[in-house]
Amino acid sequence: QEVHAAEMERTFIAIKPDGVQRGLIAEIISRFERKGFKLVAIKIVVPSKEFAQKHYHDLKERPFFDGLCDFLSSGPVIAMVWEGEGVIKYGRKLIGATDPQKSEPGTIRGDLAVVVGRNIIHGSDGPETAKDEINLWFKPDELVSYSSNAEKWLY
Ligand code: RTP
Repeated sequence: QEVHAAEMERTFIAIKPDGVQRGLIAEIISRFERKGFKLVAIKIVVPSKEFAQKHYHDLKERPFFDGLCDFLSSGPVIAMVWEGEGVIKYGRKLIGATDPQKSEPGTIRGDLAVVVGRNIIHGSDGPETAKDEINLWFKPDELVSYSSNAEKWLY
């Protein structure tokens, strides 16, 4: 079955500073890659606090907002766009519940993190936020469309 890249769903995934510092970049990328999702954008960046506040603008009334933004801007983040059928929802499944104490074993947070303030990864929670977050973190020409050989066996 022929699938055109332009029709494919995309989500924004970020490895937060704790995940980078703990040496979990390859581990996390590999879980998305082995599932069959396709990496279409990636960069390493230290976000400014203002940028972190933009990213988390939905949470600005929450008591942990300031600490969260300080944390996100405290070191390198791996910003990525992943593509594939159902990648927004299933990406959240791979990531696991927000609080690692509640995430199932087998999920990224369940296997690799302990507390909610250091939960190593972010993933867009719906189609609208995915679009907004991709636009916030990436310029259009930083996203690469390509067909991979694996696709004809995945779809
Ligand atoms: P994310 O956006 O990072 O994927 O996380 P999420 O949707 O699973 O959770 P959300 O409620 O949007 O919260 C965003 C991030 O804020 C931090 N947080 N800290 N009680 C706390 O201290 C607290 N609650 C949330 C977490 O880093 C969470 O991922």
